[in-house]
Amino acid sequence: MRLSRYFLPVLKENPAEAQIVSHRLMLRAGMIKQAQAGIYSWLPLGFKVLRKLENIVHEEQIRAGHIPMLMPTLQSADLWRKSGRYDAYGPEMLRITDRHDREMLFGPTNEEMITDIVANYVTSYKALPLTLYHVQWKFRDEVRPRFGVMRGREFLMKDGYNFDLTKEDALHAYNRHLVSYLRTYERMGLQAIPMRADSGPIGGDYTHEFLVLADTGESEVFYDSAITDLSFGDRMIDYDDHAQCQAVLEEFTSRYARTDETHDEAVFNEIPEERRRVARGIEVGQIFYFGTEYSEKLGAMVQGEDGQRVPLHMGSHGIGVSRLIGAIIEASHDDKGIIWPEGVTPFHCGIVNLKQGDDEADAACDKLYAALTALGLEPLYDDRSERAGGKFATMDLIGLPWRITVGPRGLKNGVVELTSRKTGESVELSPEEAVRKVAEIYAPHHPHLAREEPMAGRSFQTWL
Ligand code: 5CA
Repeated sequence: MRLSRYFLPVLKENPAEAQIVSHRLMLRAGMIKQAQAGIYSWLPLGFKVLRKLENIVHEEQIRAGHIPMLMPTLQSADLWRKSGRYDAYGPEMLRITDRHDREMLFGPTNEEMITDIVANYVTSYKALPLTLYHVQWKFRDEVRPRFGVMRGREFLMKDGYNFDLTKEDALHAYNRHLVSYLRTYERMGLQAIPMRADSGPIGGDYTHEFLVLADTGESEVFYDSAITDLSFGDRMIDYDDHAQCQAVLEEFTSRYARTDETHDEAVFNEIPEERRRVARGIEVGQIFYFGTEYSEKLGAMVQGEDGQRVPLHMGSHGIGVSRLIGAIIEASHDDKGIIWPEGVTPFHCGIVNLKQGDDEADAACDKLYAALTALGLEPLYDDRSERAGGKFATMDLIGLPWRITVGPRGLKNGVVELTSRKTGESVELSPEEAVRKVAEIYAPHHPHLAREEPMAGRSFQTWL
């Protein structure tokens, strides 16, 4: 993308309405525009990051054996009356009436709808285990929408639902989700700690929330600092192996880590004092096992091996996809702007032309742009006739992890400059070496780069 042709409405001033840094930076970097309280338009840069996160979510869900689909945003009130939640949900539910006076609602979650689908089509235990999920907009009429996309009214959620014959299988599905979530957040450059939590209106008593530590987080959390040493890393896992998944659950949940709803001072105080931490966190996901409650109410029954009809064991599992953008920025920024982790950056690198209109500099930038694009990488080329300082400030604000700076002086010596957004360190390299270096940096995120295959005609969106 050439910046002169892009739509990147950056703001010079700090918007007064933004209380936390991620909200401020998302507005300043031209990622979102508020449409109404808690409802946002996703401008091109914000949309690009949203799609990147969604893509990671899909890849990790599919890797775990879960099946993508798509359910509508509008649901019928009747379905929710069957579960008893139509009245119980309260004013957070946006209720709508159509021209025939039929009562509808904008879905805050999909337990009822997915259970109804499974109740209609699944009749035998042979169809199990089954986990279906979608990534879809939700609406919750929050009393206090705030902090931008962090607590929106309309927000993008991945929600998945497992259907199993036995409690044991459903708990394996729970563990599978825990593992897939650990992988998902790490690919996004985040440490999200599973903590024992309260189940709220979803129900059930078996649940973990995933929290990213941040001073601006809305949840108070209590944990044993030893838990922050854990990382899933690039270990291989067989998602069908119950024992392997259970071992990961035990590894990541055996240390004390709880939100204020489940906090137990007596148990907490058993941890050596120097490891006790009280902090704040952003909830970026939650997993639940709730047994047969929904399947009984909505008739999701199957014939077991002995011919008896039994209700399915279920759980639901959510990732706050749009909220994650706020969480990532809270965890990764400095006073100049955002610093995207390589796994989620909207463009892989920036190209800054210090002297637009200089034949040599323009030609070198075009060549770099073509070489990176041929590898399937997406550069953002600042080809505007602006002074260098302004170009650097924009690049720093929007937070691309790498910047290639091209100017007549360097080109005389055959070099361009490659700069890390995170450390500010620069190295001088030939343009060819700079391209190779950027490809090397992104190879862990895009395996075709490691194999040095051309990208022609292929898309990163492998899940479709
Ligand atoms: N049905 C279950 C799991 S699929 C469910 O709805 N879980 S939830 O209520 O915990 O939501 C899942 C995730 O959505 C949360 O962990 C959070 O990251 C995100 N989320 C919830 N409410 C909001 C909101 N108002 N704004 C942005 N993200 C939200």
